[in-house]
Parts: sequence; structure tokens; C-alpha cells
Amino acid sequence: MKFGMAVAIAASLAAFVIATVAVIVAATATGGAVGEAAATTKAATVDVELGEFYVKPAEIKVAKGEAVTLQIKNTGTVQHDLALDSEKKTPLLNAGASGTLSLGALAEGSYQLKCTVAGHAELGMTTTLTVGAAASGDHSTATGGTMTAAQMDASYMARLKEYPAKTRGSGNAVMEPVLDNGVKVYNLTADEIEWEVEPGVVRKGMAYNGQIPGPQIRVRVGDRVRVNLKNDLEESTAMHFHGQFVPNAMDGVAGITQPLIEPGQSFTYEFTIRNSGSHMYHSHMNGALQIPAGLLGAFIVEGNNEPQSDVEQVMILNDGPLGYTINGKGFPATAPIVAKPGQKVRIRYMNEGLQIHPMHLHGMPQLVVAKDGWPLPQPYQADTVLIAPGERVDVIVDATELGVWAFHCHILSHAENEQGMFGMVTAMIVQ
Ligand SMILES: [Cu+2]
Repeated sequence: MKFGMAVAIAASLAAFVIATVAVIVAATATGGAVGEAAATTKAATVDVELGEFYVKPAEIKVAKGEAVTLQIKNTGTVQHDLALDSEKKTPLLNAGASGTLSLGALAEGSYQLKCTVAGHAELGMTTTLTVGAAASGDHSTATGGTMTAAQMDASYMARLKEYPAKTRGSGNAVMEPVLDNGVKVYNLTADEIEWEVEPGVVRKGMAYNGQIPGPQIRVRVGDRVRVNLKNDLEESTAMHFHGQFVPNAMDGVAGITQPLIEPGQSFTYEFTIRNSGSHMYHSHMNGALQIPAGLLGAFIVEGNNEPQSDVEQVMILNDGPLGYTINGKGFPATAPIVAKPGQKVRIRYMNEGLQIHPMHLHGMPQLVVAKDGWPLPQPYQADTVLIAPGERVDVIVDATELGVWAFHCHILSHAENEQGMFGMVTAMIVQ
């Protein structure tokens, strides 16, 4: 299957709506940074910066008749491009790379340029080019908003009403091993897939056994574990058991501890479990793409002194081509955590994305009991728990307060915009 990362265009209704709104924005708003070319010259050269997930400036103005050249630099950590249409576009620019986009003299009007990497435009990688429409220096109408207050209310309430929305596919299902002379054997296949992140929003992803997150592996200290990884991707891969003591040859870094697992090839990992806690397995090739695209899963090792809990929930945080997700889904398709009054809820946070996510639970504090699988000598209460890329944090919540409690990333651009809640938002329901 072809990932098609350079030209994939999200064909979903939601993407269409966002694009349509963006075109309306282009025609009516002048919010954000404005890059302006001198109106007295016949050529306009504008510096443009690409990063996760923005295009700076967010609005470019040139005078009618000017030949427009964009000098583009990718200051981000993954590949981006910038396209006006299917012909006027840069090649994919690696992190740190630069490119030039010559657009020539365009007719008067507003144009939208965007990054064509799957999902990036929806995350904010667009800019508006206005040719000759506004008087030079006239930024006084900037509002930053594109919807009326009534439209915002209607959209906000409609999205809330959908929660928890059904979508095709779910990840993180506990996988039963096949036993081979006492060895717990897990067969995993990596492949490109289409993944429905929220209702109607289908994005290009990568998955183990068709799930994002991949199947949840649960073992105990002392278990002998074998993972047979088959690579059905169109690129090489490898698998790393993040947080586990393993023999060096099982560490999963191609070129350092093992050969590349090329398309069509397989590799077997086998080791004895030495340490408990909340851990992860994930790709260790083309990591800034393969992991955010979905090649990740929970690797949980039960020890002998687990904190007492009645309800347990793995929460894998991710950002990238799938958008801002919890366990592979964005609000309103995220799953609520449900507990009875008096129960103890254990949440195992894992961050597989490229950004930090401070997770805030309304109503009740979170007792932080472990970091990266290691019990804390002095657990502490917090209402907002920061999980950085690669980290795992275990918390216990005493479900003492009745009601439906909002539960979200507190980098609010990961959770809400003028259309309402999206991405890293879910709820804890105590009833
Ligand atoms: Cu976040």
C-alpha cells in the first residue's frame, strides 16, 4: 500500500469544511502576522517559514502585477512542503532545508497555500496570499475570528452532542500471546492504513496489525517474550521496546544493533522481562513520521507491588499526521473513562508525539505514582500532569466527585478552536 505522503489530500468532509472556512477567512480576515512586499517594485520576494504546524507569515500581501517569489525554509522537525496547487509547489523539504516557489504575477484576489503532507494543513499549515486587494499597511480590521458568535455556539454544541462518537477501527486492544514452550509470542505486522480519526476524518496512517495504537502487550516480570515483526510498509522499519531492559542486540536500532527490516522482511525480538511498569513499543526508523503516523503501542509489565486500582486506562497521546489524538482518536471520537463513586482509577499516560501535553482533569486531583515505569518515592497530587515525548506517567484518581468531568490537554490549541472542542479532549464520568 502506498503511503503517498507527498500528495495525499484529505478527502474527508471535515477537511473540506476546514478548507472552505479557510477560503472564507482569506477573503475576509487579516489576522495573524503579515508579510508585506514593497509595492513599488515589480517583483515581490517574501520569506516564509514552515514548522509544526504553522506557516509564517499567516498572511502575505503583494501588489497586483508583482512577480511573487517565496523563499521557504523548513525550520521544523519533519518534512513539509508548500503548494498553491498541484503544479505550483515546492518539493518535500527535509527539516532544515530551504526551497523557492515562484508564482509569477497572479490575478487580483486571495489564494490559499498549504502543506500537502497528510493532516498538516488541517493542523494549521496554511497561509493566505492576497494580491492587490488591501491597501498597503491596512491591518486595522484584524479580528482573528472567522465565525459569528452564533455560528461558534452552534458548532461547539453540535460537536459536543456527537461525543462519544463512533468511528471505524479502534486500537490498544489487549493481545493474547501464542505460547511456544513457555515463550509468549506476539506476531505483529506493520503496514500503511487509512484511519478514521474522528467521524468522517480519514487520514493516512501506519499501524501494527491494523490498530492505532497497536495491540496492547501485557506481560509479567520473568516472562520470556518473543515479538515477530513483519514489515509490509513501503519503507524500512525496526522496533524498539522503550523502557525495557533488553540485550543490546534486541534494542531495535537499525544499523546499530540489528539490520534494517526492509519492505517484505521480518525480524524476531526475544528477551526476558526484567523490569515492571508502563512502557511502550514503537518504530525506531524514520521516527518523526512512523511513530506519529501510528507505529506505537503500550507494553505493560505487571510487577509485584502494583498500586491498588479498580479501573485502568492507558492514554497514549500523539500528535502529527493523525492530528492531536488520545489512543488514536480525536474528540468527539475519544473514549470516556467511566468509574463508580469510590473507585480508584489508574491512568497510564504515554506520549508518543513530538510535542508536550499537560493533561488536565477537572473535578479531582491526580496522584502521580510513577514516572517511566518507576514508582515515585514520594507520590504527589496534581491537577495538570505534563507528559513530554517518550515519557510515561502513572496516576491514580480517587473517583469521589459525581458527574461528567472534562479531561483535556491544557495546551488549548490541542483541544479547542472556534469550531469547538477537538483533538485531545475526553471526559471522566463518575456515576
Ligand atoms: Cu497537547
